[in-house]
Amino acid sequence: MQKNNLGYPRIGARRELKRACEQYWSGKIGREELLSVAEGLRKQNLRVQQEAGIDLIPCNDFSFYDQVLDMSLALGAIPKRYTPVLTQNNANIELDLYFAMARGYQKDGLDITAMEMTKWFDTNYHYIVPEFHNGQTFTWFSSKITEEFTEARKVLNQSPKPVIIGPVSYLLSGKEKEAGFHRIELLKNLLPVYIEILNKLREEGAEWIQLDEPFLSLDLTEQEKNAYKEAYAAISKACKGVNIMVATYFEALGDNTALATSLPVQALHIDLVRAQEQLDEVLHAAPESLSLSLGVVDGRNIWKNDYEKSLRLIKKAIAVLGEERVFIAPSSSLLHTPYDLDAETDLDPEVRNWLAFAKQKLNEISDLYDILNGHSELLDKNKQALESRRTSTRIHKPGVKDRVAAITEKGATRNSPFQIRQRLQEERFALPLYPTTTIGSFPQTPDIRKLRALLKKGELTPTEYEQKIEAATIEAIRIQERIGLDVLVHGEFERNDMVEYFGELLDGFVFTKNGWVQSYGSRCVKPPIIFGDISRPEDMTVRWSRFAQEHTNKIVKGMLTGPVTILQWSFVRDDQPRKSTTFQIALAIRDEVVALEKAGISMIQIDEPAIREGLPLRKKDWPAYLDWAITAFRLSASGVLDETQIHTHMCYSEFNDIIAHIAAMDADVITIETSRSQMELLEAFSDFKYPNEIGPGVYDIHSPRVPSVEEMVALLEKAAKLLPARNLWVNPDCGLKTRKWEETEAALGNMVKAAAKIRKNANQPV
Ligand code: THG
Ligand code: ZN
Repeated sequence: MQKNNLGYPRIGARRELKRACEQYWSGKIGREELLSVAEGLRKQNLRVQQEAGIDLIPCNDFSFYDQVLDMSLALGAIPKRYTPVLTQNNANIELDLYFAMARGYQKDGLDITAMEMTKWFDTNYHYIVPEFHNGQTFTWFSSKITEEFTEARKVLNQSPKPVIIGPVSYLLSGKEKEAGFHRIELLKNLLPVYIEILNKLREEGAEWIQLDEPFLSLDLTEQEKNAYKEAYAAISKACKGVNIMVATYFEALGDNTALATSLPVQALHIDLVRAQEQLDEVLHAAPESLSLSLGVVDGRNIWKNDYEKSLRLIKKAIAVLGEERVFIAPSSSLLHTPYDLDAETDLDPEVRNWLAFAKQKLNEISDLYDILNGHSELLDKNKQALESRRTSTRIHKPGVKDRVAAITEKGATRNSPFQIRQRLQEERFALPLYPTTTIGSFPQTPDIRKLRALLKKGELTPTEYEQKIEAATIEAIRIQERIGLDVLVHGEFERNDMVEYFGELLDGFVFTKNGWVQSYGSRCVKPPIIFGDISRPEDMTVRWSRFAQEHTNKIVKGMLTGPVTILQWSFVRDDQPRKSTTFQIALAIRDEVVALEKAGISMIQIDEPAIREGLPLRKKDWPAYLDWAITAFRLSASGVLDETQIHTHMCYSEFNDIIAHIAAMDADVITIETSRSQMELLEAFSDFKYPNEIGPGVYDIHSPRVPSVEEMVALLEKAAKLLPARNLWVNPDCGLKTRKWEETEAALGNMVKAAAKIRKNANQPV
């Protein structure tokens, strides 16, 4: 039996890598210093894992930005537009090329766009999407994998286990940049490079190599299944003398069990946290040559492991396979968990006793091993902690549970159908055709962020802090009035993160000081922890919305985060279904919506950017999820009068396959990201004859570029061809918190002009 880890967080316990990268990008530190911070973090991670007694310690799990991008660089999958960066005569060539691919390159008279980014399965982590062309060839370009192997072997004085994205998952994670081929057809060109890398690692002394193949747990086509057979047959034939472990996670192997267990490799890792029920089937299917790595410690959540449950699974596997063929492991890489619970000195001690972060999870793996070798006292201690959680009066609130049990379809439905509401709302608001608005947030300037830091340090009293936020809010209102927007927002200067903020105000949540998890590149989030039944002790946003509304004659839209997004971007309870937790959040948001209405707020936006990413990884599970997710939104939105206008907003909008469900949300207005796809997405709404109002984003907020009036008019004309003018709104793609004021004012100014133009055209007889 061996203790195996799949990957460790790399941003640094104090986000050292984030800071170093950002300083490197802004020219404040040089390459040597960045490399030295990175090396320090890698070495520290290795030592922590070795001290915890892990046998198979991962290397190459470090990344300056993203592990998929690392793979593209290793395989020479570098889009042509970056060639000029390569030919720039500088010493940081590989590093700068790498960051250019991640972030774009605006230097030396060049202006090269970044590669696309998308969500890594159902996590809140984003990866850089590989770009593929018909007939593309590959060559071993970056030697990061072997360098980090050599480095780790020196530090550990034992053979580390390189972690590499497997060839099939690498291809499937990418995107064809031209029509006429499927990326999986590139496998033949790709395999020789993999074989070259694997053999080099073997020569350097690698005993185990982990090839991550998370796509093995997804719905696969016949062609994709065959690719798996072909890839691993070729690897097995060409790479003798090194052990390959294929790692799957985030879902059960399901109908791919026979395929996965028949691959000619030495070990298979399976996720027994997401899908413990798959163990029997996998044990049954596993040939004698195959070892199993059992993912029993949750790599996606922060709860203490249930040792009894894990031991049952491990013992069952040992009974079939024998100790020699069993590995104990986290369910996935620990990348998705925060570093160290020991740093959370302020956390409620009762709740703290229920938790384990990455470092503690390593100890859990080694505890499980030790218990199997006679240390039963470790089991007793674990049982006590779990019992304290099960029976805590802090978790269970009968009132909250009763309310969820009493939810009805009628309670999740607005009083009247949309057609009636629309008429009432048109009378009430008397807005022009093509009304203009924004998504909610305005620039979170360093000054605003500093206010929160000063408040935390006690260098600003709460009253002083509030006064400064009030001033910022009034300023934002004036700017919006000056620009001539029709529907205003208060700007969200009082908020840190759209989920963290609500977590802090709701009961049933705790939050951490250092519980950062990488979201993309140097950007991190600090997910709140949902530990108990959720309720709303008092109003959360009313004060700020009312304040803003009192300072203008225009309408100020209230701004809330929806239940699915709060769930999706938090660490959630594992002691009740996600559905129940979401309904509890939905009821709390519903109460806030009603309170806003009472306070005179007539339009209320409930953001649900995470609805799509919450979709289960297997299609068969979609209907059940969509059913409760959409109901949760409707529940949060339907406590108000017909005259109150409910907005929602979504980013990453790829709705073609779920458009009926989006329509079923029945928001009066939906604002969506469309500008980068040139309104392509609107066709889905048009084909569906989407009945409610819609604000297709007319400019991309991810770039500082100020869009021209003409290009926005062109987009609006396109939209007007697809949807009735009566239903159209004009707004940017997303919130503006990552932008600067200067570009924000200029862009919104042009947007208002564009709306005026299209209104004039619409009023002209044809
Ligand atoms: N909040 C949460 N999750 C998210 C988003 C969010 N997931 C998807 C998407 N938005 C990810 N985008 C971002 C954008 C910016 C930042 C993080 C994720 C960000 N973070 C700050 C940083 O790393 O410097 C830290 C935040 C802070 O200082 O409060 O800027 O919006 N939950
Ligand atoms: Zn958005």
